[in-house]
Amino acid sequence: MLKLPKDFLMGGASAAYQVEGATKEDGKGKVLWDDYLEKQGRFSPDPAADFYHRYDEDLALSEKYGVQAIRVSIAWSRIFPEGTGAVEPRGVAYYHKLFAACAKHHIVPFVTLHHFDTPLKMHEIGDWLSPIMLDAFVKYSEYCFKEFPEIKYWITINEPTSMAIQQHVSGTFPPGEKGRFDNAFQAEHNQMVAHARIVNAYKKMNLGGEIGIVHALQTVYPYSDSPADKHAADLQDAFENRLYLDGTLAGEYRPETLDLVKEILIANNQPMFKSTPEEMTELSQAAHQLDFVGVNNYFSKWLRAYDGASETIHNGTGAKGSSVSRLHGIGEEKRPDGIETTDWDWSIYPKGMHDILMRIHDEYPLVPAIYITENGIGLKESLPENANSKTIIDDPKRIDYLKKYFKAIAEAINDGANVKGYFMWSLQDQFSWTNGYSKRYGLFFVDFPTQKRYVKKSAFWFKKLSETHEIP
Ligand code: BGP
Repeated sequence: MLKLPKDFLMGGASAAYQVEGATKEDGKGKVLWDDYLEKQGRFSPDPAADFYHRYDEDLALSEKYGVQAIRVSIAWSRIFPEGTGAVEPRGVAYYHKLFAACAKHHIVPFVTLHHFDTPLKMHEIGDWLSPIMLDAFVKYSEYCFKEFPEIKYWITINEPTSMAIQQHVSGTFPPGEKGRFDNAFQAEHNQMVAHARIVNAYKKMNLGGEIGIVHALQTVYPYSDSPADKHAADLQDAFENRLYLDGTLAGEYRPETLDLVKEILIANNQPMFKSTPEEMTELSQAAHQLDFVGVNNYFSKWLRAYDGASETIHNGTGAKGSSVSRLHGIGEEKRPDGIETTDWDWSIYPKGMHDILMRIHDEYPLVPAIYITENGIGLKESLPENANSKTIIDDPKRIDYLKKYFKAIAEAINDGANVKGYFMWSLQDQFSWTNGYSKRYGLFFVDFPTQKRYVKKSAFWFKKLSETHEIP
């Protein structure tokens, strides 16, 4: 039987905007999503899981079911409602209370400083494309380091790549631009610069904690052995993974990586992103001081060569088979037959997890440790009509998914990858940016209208794994 190491940390993950609700409470400033979602009219970020008021209940459940650590994020706009300027003391007080509750329940918080929720005022001046926003983000981060010495694990930015691609290429995040690869690459480089400046500042402060970054890493494979499909996979990998792994874990962009990026931009008649030697020095210093990298891996992709115009259709409803991704200058996503998928077209492919962990181990030796900071499966789940407080939600598909992925993780550890912990996405059911409330990931079921919590069978499975470290 496969086992996880004795000190392997078992956690659950969340993000402020996806769980807190209370978007208009206690002086919180607006973020890029508020007006955008209201205008879209599909779903509201309130009440989400009402974590702003119910954190103690969720932490108590976590403690009971073997969750030893949680990923939470600080909403920048609760601390600085406009991104800069005056501090909102009620926001600061909330996070102190939350962290004290974590301590009370013996749960280690891993705290993300930016999880897709740029304050509106900063978004309006260009978001990650704005140097003013970069400075403001560094200042806010330094403020948090001083204000919350109780935090020992910090994460600078969640998934810089997904944010930039969804804002500027697929158009699924505000401002909803499509096909602007140049803006996406610039926004990603800028996020890496901000990340690096923050890591370097944190290390100078000598606070004794650890700091890392979280990447979305979808493993990319060629659809066939043809050289054209292999090249498409290389381009997609450079676009989604390689540039960021290079920038944050090696502290430099390798020439082969930059060649692939240039190829994408030339094919789209767009200019290369700009960087300065000073920025590259920051990147290098940060990579040499980084304590860990967080890996978010849910699915893998297969690419084949494609010559036409860019076309992307996002499956945001769970209509299986409805998503399309063909990017000009990169390639087309096309799964080989026989690969299982979820209703949202995410492949279930644990080998992809193993391969990405080994790639970090083999190609980025500067990184001391890896945490799986997100992994899990979104399912359509509902509450039985006769539910009562003892009702347990049956989620065999999630248990099956977890078993397969944990095996892949344990095998990577046996093969040498230094994976220190795992955070399941998600701790409780939450609000999803582009899918609303129907895509449930939680260990704990949230009945959104009443906000009552129900335990899922997977929580019992998780607890056993957390106690025994044996993967059944
Ligand atoms: C990651 C994000 C999370 C979360 C998760 C699931 O990219 O960091 O915030 O949303 O994906 O994605 P989705 O909600 O689209 O299913």
